Amino acid sequence: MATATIPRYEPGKIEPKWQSNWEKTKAFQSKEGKKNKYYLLEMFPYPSGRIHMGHVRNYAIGDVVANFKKRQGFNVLHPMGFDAFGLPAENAAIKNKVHPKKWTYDNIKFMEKQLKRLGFSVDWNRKVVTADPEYYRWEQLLFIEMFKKGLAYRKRSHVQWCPTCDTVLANEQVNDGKCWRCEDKVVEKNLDQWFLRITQYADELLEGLFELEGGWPERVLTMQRNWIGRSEGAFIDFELEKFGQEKIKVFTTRPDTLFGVTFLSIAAEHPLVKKITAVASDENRKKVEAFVEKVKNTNPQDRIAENFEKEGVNTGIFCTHPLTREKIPIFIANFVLMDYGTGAVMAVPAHDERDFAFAKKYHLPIRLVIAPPDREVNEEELEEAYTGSGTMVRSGRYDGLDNDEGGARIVRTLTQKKLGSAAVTYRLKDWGISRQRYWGTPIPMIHCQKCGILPVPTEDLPVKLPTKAPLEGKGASPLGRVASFMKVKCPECGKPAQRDTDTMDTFMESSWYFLRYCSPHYDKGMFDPKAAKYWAPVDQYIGGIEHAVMHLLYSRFITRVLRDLGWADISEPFARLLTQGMVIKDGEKMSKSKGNVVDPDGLIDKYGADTVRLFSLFASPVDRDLDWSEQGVEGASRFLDRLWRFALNIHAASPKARKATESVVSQDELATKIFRLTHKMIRQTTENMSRFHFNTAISSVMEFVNHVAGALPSVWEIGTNPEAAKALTAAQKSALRHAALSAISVMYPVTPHITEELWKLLDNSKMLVDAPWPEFDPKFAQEEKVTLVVQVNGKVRAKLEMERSLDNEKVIEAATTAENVKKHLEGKTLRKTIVVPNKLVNLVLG
Ligand code: ANZ
Ligand code: ZN
Repeated sequence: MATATIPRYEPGKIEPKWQSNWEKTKAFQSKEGKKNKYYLLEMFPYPSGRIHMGHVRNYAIGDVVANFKKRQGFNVLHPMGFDAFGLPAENAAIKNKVHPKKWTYDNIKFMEKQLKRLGFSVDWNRKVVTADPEYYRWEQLLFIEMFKKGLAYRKRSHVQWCPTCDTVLANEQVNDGKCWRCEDKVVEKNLDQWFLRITQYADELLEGLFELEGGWPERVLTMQRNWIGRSEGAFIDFELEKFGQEKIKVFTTRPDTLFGVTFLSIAAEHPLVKKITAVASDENRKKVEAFVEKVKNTNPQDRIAENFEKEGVNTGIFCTHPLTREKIPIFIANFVLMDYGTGAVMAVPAHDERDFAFAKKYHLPIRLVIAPPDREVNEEELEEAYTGSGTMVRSGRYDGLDNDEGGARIVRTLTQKKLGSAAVTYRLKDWGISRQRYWGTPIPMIHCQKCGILPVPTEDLPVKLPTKAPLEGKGASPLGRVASFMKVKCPECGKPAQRDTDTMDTFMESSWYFLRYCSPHYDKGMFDPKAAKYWAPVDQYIGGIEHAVMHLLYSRFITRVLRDLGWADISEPFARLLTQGMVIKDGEKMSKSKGNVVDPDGLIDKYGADTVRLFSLFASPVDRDLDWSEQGVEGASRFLDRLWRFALNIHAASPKARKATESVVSQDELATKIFRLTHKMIRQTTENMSRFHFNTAISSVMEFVNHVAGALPSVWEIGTNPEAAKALTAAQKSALRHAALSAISVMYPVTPHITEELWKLLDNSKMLVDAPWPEFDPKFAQEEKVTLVVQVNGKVRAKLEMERSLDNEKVIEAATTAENVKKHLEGKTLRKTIVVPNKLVNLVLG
């Protein structure tokens, strides 16, 4: 039934049709079942307003994986939702006078529509919006349970405060002393805050990283390791003469250098400082106070930066060395932080770079106590600290010992004398979660003057966010000014009490949403344990590297808390992690602030969703940055057009062709060739998709089309030119049909709409989404081999099995290095090489 024309490829018509077909047939709805489960998740979007190319790329990558796994027979869970609380909604409210709720939910509606236009295989029935009370009520319950277990506690503390965002930030949210969101400088404040005891899990979070090795990018594992920052060492006490305390405790990782201590450095915030200034002379006190003031105004992140100018002031006070009984002066130093170790450091200038710089600046003694194994070092000529290992010297009875061994012995001695102990410290701090903002989950606690701080009774959950609150971006905690919200009866004594004024860090919501997806409508708890047992953990998680520490660490922590509460039975939430590259344009990250944003909607209008998806997957490997280019998009569009014509020409010429099998195609050389090319292409795409090499998978389909068209140039007209169609043998028709069906089938994960349409046009009754992944026969999928005869001066010296159609260069290389050929070439010069492709190489010697 050779038709006279091939219909045009019109994505604008095809795409909405298939989207609604998938919806009607519930193609992407997943249920717990017996089959192999596969939980694929991309980090959910923040409803900022519109989908951008970064989202498109992220979800296109995830969608290929989901589609591929589904077609391979896995029971795939691929949900989507919105990380709906957060500051931008509140800022938009202040700026545009729209309520944060309206702003957020309008954005969600819009973005959901945009995402649906891209045809992602999402089970939208499982949509989770974290600002829904049905969602955050479980978070409030979790908080209460954590409070009861001592995992949530209140503490007055120095916090990092962003004056622009008008709120407290977690340590993780401060980079180089700047707010992660607005990049303004943060300041310190003293506030009562709620903290989650993540430090209790520090060791386990560190250990767990081993389990993730291989599944997570090494870079992310390293960042988490550094963030947790476990250090082994010792606490050592130095005696003090007076000042209401008897000793000052330091933390060191190098107890082996104890004999090299020439002074002590303490933090400006150290409690001893106040005691010193209380008894110091006027002049000394002024000096110390001025210095302390200056340090406190310096950003903590700056203080530990390597190139930061080390400064200090002598307190005039001495302590006593625990082993030598020497008098040791005490300095206040700007690079010592109060919240690490003990806030006091034993300074060993010979072996620590910072102490060395400090000693040079203030002319303090430098004492070498570890001798490098390979060279002589003279203390007076030391130009930098020696931080390596070596033999202990000038260390009393420890002299001559290897420094590791000596350090261990020193700790033992100190422990016996009760002057110190072995110790482990962490950089990781407890997670401060109080935010003085409106658009978040209210902290479900009640403050009663008489009874103290009590949790809201669980039957009263959720504590709903009031609709009306004063939002002018000034002053803390808008909720505190909503009288109707604040007033509550004390659950203990029944007297008037007050609610907590703060909301939770929005990273709380994203720390468990992946479990909520397992049973998003469950109303007896955070999630149905049975559903979670079936689906969790996430088999493959996909998102940006910017979440390497915060979100991924918090999720690992909360998952363990849920486990310990008996709610979940996993420890690691994400078995594998892929961090995709950014989308860049003209060498810069595509972002609103750079003004170089390309709107996916416009692209979909112009080219169709399949083209946008194809481009974002083809243009670069998933973990690299993707350079946006209009030509690239056009190229993707052209390929789809080509695939369309390829398939429909073949279909028109071979509507009733027999199934291609070995015996059918073996009747014909061209048919066999196409059959081989097809199996090879299926093998390549299968392998590359399994490895997430989507760009390579796509290019093997592109090459495949070219190769088939190269072998049979008339393929572009067999649908419209009856003469050309007639010239085909039955075997060729079978092979061509198999070729077209296979190309369509393997392209489905990338471009689902066009392939569903073609699949249908090629007379398939079932939808492609439900068809199994095509198989390849290894026998035909191999590279085609040829036997190459190697002659030296016309005499046959070897026969080589080689891939067909290799470049001459590779052929000559193989010929000249072949066993039996090498010896004939020895000592001779190769004058000339003659290559007859796929048949013969003649090496002519001089
Ligand atoms: C003596 C010493 C000798 C040190 C030596 C190092 C080398 P990590 O490895 O990062 O844990 N330190 C301890 N508390 C500090 C604080 N609050 N602020 C700034 N520095 C502090 O670093 C531990 C080392 O950092 C400790 O070991 C201490 O200096 C310093 F050759 O003690 B060390
Ligand atoms: Zn009370």
